[in-house]
Amino acid sequence: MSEDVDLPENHPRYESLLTRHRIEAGVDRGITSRQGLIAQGRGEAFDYLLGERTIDSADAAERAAAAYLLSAEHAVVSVNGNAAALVPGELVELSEVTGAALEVNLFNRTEKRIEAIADYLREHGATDVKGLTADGRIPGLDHERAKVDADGIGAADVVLVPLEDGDRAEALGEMGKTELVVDLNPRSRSAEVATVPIIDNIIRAIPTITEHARDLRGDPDAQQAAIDAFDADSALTEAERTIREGDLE
Ligand code: PTJ
Repeated sequence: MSEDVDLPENHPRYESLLTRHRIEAGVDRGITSRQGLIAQGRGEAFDYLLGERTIDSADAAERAAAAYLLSAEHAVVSVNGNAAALVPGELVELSEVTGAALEVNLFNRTEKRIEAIADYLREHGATDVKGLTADGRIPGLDHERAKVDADGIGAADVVLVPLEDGDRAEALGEMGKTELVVDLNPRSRSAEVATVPIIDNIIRAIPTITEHARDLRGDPDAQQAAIDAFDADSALTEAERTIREGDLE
């Protein structure tokens, strides 16, 4: 993770500094919106209280998410300006390991930013990036926020949505899609409506989902077991308990 910035790896806040640098660079490159800076700040506060680690219930969620992606008919990983800036190569790797498509889908949608993100993902090895056609719609949302690719998120049975807006997460759920949400706030509407809420920093969550997918690939029984073992309500309760009571070091 250290190729893009000169930070001392032994700094106690190394990961946090690297993350901030990536989001800042994302804004400079036209990938991340300025609101993305604010969203990152909010996320960081939760991560600090979680102890900046993947708690056990989040790891179980990441394993269940990997199982859903592998067993889907048509899985799609939605990519916004924050996700692209923070984990571009990791998203491409997840897509390769699980067979899920990558689709750029923005809350504050501009064609320019979609193109910039698609280019950035291609620079990181993506061969097929969806999101540019925008010929499908999510019912119940205003025009710009409703746009998706008909053969991408529009047709997906399983969607991984990192850092998603609550309205859209709810609308996607109403379309009957299985939603896997990465969000550090266990009380966010996106986390609450998710089939699998992953309360973890996206920089840890995506590589961990990929690791579980490597382990579960080709084993439908193990995939089903990971799905059955996961309980969304207890994962949300456990994350909130950790945030409220956790021991900060
Ligand atoms: O690029 P766009 O236009 O699609 O916009 C993306 C943002 C994130 C700006 C947009 O979707 C937005 O405004 O989101 P919200 O409503 O601020 O929600 C973002 C959620 O993600 C909040 O609950 C944060 O706590 C959480 N979050 C922020 N950074 C991270 C995070 N969760 C996991 N990992 C992070 N690094």
